[in-house]
Amino acid sequence: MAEVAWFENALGSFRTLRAAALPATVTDTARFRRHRTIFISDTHLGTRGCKAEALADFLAHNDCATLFLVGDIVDGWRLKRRWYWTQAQSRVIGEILRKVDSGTRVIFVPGNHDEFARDYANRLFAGVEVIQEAIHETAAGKRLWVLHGDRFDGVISFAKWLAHAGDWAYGWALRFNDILFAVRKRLGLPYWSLSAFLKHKVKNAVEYISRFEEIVAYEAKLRGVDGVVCGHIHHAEIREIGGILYHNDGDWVESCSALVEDAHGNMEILRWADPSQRREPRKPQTVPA
Ligand SMILES: [Mn+2]
Repeated sequence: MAEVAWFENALGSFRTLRAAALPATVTDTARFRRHRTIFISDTHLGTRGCKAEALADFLAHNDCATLFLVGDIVDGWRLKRRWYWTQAQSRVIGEILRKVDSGTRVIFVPGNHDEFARDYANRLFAGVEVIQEAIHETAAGKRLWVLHGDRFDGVISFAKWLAHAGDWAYGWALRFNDILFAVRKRLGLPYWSLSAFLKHKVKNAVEYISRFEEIVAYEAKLRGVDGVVCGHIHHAEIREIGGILYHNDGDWVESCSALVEDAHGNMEILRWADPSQRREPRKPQTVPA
């Protein structure tokens, strides 16, 4: 139970949400594009869920000066139990290393599924910089805090009463969250998320997502940055929350989405079609009631 990723717990509630929320358009994958920055996360390499073929295809067709890997890139929990690796997943690694070789700065900000990498923060692996959290300055001069986002998991379920209790209680809850994870790690227990546990019961994914977004934006505001880029909840989004630019780059398990910045600092979410689906004529998508 505890080793099951939270998004698997929540799949039921997320699928209907996605179908209703996403437009049925897919970015034209035939065109090669150059971006200033690409952000991807939650690729979950090492699992069957990873859409590695689409991801390798995306990386091959999109170039950038800086590539941010915003956590849950390799699924260390899954690989510990069962080795699952395909040629397409090797192609993903190959495409990332090809970017390193061609001068792209590749920065890896670990998540909870690849938290083993957090022990190697501020080191260089095969040309990839490992950083606990980063600040990215856009071409428009906006300072964005880049982090995976899992550290807010335990706080989200308290969000409602925290709104009344104020900053002191919020800080306390966050600290308790970190201590809880540290203790579990020490005991050799896998990452456990209270919010995932509650969400599994409540099945109110829409409310969960908006709470996550609000908490991350709130925390960004405390840090004095202009915005934030995160992943973790597998829900791509760009929106302004209380004066903070909230960005989530989505995932490569379901939505195959990436966040990109152009030369002027404009941010956009790209959704990438699986190469195997591209030759078929596009059917009109129906939104389930
Ligand atoms: Mn995560």
